[in-house]
Amino acid sequence: MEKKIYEPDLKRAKKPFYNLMMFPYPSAEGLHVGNMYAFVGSDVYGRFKRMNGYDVFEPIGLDGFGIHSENFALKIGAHPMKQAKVSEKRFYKQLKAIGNGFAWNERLETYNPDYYCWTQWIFVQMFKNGLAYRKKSPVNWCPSCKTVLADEQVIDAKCERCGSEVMKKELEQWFFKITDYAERLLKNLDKIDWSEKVKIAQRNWIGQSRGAEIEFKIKNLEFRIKVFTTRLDTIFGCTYLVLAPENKLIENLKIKIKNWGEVERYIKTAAKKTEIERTAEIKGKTGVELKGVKAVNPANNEEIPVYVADYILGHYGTGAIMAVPAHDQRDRDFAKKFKLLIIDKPLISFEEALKKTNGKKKIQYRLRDWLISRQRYWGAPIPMIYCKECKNKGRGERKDMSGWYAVNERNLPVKLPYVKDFRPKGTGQSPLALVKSFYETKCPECGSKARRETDVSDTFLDSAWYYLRYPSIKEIKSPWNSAVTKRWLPVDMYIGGAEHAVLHLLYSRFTAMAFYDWGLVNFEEPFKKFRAHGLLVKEGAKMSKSKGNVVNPDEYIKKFGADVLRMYLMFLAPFEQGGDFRDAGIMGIKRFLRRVNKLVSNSTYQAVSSKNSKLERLLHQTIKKITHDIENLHFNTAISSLMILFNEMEKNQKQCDNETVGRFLKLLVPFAPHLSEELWKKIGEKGSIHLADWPGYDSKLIEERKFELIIQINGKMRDKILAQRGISREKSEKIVLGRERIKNFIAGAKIRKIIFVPDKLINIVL
Ligand code: ANZ
Ligand code: ZN
Repeated sequence: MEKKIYEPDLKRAKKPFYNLMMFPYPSAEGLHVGNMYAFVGSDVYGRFKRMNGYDVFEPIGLDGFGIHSENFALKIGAHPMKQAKVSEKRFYKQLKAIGNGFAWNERLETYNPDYYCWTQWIFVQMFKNGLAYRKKSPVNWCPSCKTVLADEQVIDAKCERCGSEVMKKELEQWFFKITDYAERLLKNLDKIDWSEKVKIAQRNWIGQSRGAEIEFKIKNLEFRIKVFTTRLDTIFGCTYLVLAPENKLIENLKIKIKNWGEVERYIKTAAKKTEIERTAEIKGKTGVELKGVKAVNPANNEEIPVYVADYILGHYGTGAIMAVPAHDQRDRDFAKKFKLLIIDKPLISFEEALKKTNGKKKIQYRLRDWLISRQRYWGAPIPMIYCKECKNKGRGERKDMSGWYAVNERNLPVKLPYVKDFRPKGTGQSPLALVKSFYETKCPECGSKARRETDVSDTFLDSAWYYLRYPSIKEIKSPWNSAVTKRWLPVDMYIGGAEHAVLHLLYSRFTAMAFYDWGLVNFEEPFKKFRAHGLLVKEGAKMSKSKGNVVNPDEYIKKFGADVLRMYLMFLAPFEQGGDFRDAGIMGIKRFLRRVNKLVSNSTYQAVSSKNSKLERLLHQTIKKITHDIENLHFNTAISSLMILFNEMEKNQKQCDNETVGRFLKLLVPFAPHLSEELWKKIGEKGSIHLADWPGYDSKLIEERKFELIIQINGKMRDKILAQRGISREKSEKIVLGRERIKNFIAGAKIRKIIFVPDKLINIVL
């Protein structure tokens, strides 16, 4: 039975609905109540859709590879490979206990070789399609996790996982060219139905700026410096140029630079500073003039000095700017300190300036390429091989990457070996770099001794495509089955945390677009609809282990049952806002469900018939309201309407026939699936309530029994009143003629006749 309800026919389902929730990563002993809050909300929606006739697919799994789980294993002194099995048991047990309608047959774990085989396959496709590349650059380094981090994993200059201050390190690493997709990632946001705050976060992260790229000639040199500016109109006020310390052009200017020693020292100091230190306003700007170098302002042909200063960043724009101290605060601070010219020349139009400078228009993005390498153990090994022989001969699978070959797809997965000492080394290399049996291999091209890449891939690559694997979990020849994928994807509803706005949610969109371009899927956007859930606090305070106020869902389920916990979680606050978990509140839900149980199982209701009663109308109104509320994830108001309805049922037990009770139970299903099923049987229904249809409502019945009675005098509308439907001629005449306003209109005149149209109007003819 269970199987039929929650396991849709993936090959043939007629009305597929893919209801996805972000899968958990085991970074603690177990799931906390905040996770449950998200999972239950998603399940309420899934159950609602199922009863509305959809074949709902609601899978679950574990994002168990990667730094989150490895850090946890390190903390408790376990080996991640063994700990994975422990977590798996524990997490799945909890997920079963909460009563969600999961498709358990399709669960997946990202550390399973059957899964990461395809994560590696995706890496290989990225490489073959020119979207994976290696480069040496200053990258974010977490000294505590002893690994590099992607920009998206650095939050306020701190590591997303452990909160340590992030440093800069010059390393050669693998990147994915997400920047190639910047424009599409931005544009498509207008087409998808996502929580607005997540869209805003993505827009800001992608950071589009429209401006121009223009060139400045260097005096006495066949050499130009390119700058990116959003304010070409201020070109007449440009009194100097600034290069970022990372800008390679400085090297090229060396022969002209008279104070090279000073410049070189400055560049070295800047390399040690973090971005925050460099751009902080308080510390004051630093910099060194490139003595002997002069640039020419193309607008007025005036000679201007050139500086190197670290308030200009190497990776943005061209790594060089035209400074306009009259219009830009940062430039003004710098100009004041270095006693540079500040001239406020009148602005010219952008187009005019464009003509004067031969510049061209340019759209610039803040987004940077996704750093994929991690110097850790617990992840999917990057499936690449490096051959020195080939490198020396300038050979390689790709022209721009000599020495490098992707592992042959037939030889995937590259299995992660069991390594006893898996701890991160901090040397800039993964622990796998010490495992000869792992890294020693043969070059797939020339057969000579070659070396495997020993870094593993970022865990966000594991989760970037898991939604594609769920419906195709049994595929062994490809990552996903194309017919099944066509039927089920893109995901209809996705629920998860807003904190993943520029991590998981951006990476998933990028990879899906790449798959689309390679003809592997027929959609560009993987999640049609995304809603971010809110967060829970406990009695007004943030839940934390140190405060000892973390709510363990297991205890509550044991004490109250899953239904009570579910319903309370959904009742305590608007789902997308989050709220406060209070023990007093959960008691209220417990009492409520006990009353429901009592009313239905004791058959204290003696059905007369609810037809045409106040109760029937309320029932229909409630169905309408709850249908609307659940569709919009307003679970808390849905539950309060359900409570109001139940109060009336208790008061009018004689009118509660089986039909009324049955409909009430159906409305209760998403929140309390166990109790509603049990009571469904008690009222004599056959089959599962989970396969029953969501109740409909009669709009006519819902209408209030009042209407607006129009009052006319000599055919002109003069007044109106709210009256009971079916009101008699006599009664309306009495009310109308008694009104002050009408008396004033009549003002003693003789009434010739009164026309009465039932439920519409009354016309007094004078
Ligand atoms: C002249 C100017 C005059 C500028 C003015 C601004 C105001 P957004 O909007 O963030 O794209 N810039 C360009 N590259 C830079 C880099 N690598 N590091 C630091 N600053 C850089 O900002 C674009 C503006 O930021 C550019 O326009 C440039 O300064 C500066 F009244 O050019 B502007
Ligand atoms: Zn070779």
